[in-house]
Amino acid sequence: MPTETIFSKIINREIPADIVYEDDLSLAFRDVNPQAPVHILVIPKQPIPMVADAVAADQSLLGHLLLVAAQIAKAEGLAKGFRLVINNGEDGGQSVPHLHVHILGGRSMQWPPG
Ligand code: IU
Repeated sequence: MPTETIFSKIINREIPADIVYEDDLSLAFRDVNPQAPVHILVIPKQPIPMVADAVAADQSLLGHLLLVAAQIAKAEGLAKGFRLVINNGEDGGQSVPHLHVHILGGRSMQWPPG
């Protein structure tokens, strides 16, 4: 039984989101609580809960999400750099159990993250 989260509702257009990219495998939309001038989430349409749940058959899908993220970063004008983040599970700070890649950009990032 696939995990149904609010992200499934965004995919299905049951709730609105500022969608910036879509293809057969993925969707990207602006985060409602942005942590940087550009903050976009790239999600697989297939609802894998977290990266720890991914299996070998998901390999190309996971790669696809990174390529989409890089393409979006370019389209958003983030030529100076950007950060990709995947939070995994409770200690990883994940709040929505539908795998997502954060694209953060438009400012200089700090290290280490909190
Ligand atoms: P996290 O890695 O699971 O913590 O990230 C979830 C993100 O989803 C977080 O940045 C939220 O602001 C964002 N988000 C959203 O953009 N739209 C929503 O309806 C919900 C969460 I719920």
